[in-house]
Amino acid sequence: MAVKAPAPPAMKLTDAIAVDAEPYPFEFTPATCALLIIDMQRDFLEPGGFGEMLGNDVSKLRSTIAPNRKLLGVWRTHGLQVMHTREGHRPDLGCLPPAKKARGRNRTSIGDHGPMGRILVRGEAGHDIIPELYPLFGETVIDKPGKGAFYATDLHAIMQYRGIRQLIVTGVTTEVCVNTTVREANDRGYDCLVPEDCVGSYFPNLHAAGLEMIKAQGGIFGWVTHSKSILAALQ
Ligand code: TIU
Repeated sequence: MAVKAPAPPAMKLTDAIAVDAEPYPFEFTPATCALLIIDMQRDFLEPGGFGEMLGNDVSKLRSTIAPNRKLLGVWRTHGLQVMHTREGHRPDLGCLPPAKKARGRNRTSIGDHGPMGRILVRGEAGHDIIPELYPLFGETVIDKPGKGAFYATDLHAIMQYRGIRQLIVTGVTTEVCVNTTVREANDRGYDCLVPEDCVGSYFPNLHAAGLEMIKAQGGIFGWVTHSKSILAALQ
């Protein structure tokens, strides 16, 4: 009779592990590292929302869904901390800078009615996170009015209370909200690792440049990897 090999010891979440990354391996302690998923909202990934209003082909972002789902699933299995963000504004548009409303000179703009409700407004269908990555009860959801997740939000306070020191940042778009958030996190003393397949842009050249900017100069803002390397490290 075949004897089953004993299960390997469970990963100790308080031990540091290393992920193959650029410009050099990213060392992190799972218990104090959160997965921060940026703006995986219908407004950016589905037709009829903010992304399309800006003139973009929203199908370009959909390749990020499967790798995010996989990483999120494994992260949840280990009981690690998950946070989601949503870009959007109060229904009275009180937190919408007039300059942001006017930018682009589009016929429809933030707050106007579209097929998924009012564009980029909290509580509307388009503002919600896509069903594939929907937050579970207990996962933090940060509503942010800007591109960066720290500006005018309680993200920094929540990270301090929970002892979060490092972030794995995924979501959309690479050169806008992901990049801005990584820069903000860096200035607040946090390490950020960005899995390149879990972030996406409407523009391949800006996606590449956005990743390059993070990892250049010895990791001036953070580290870049592939989600497979994170999953391998979490085995
Ligand atoms: N337009 C664009 O590329 N992005 C945004 O407006 N917001 C985020 O990146 N979430």
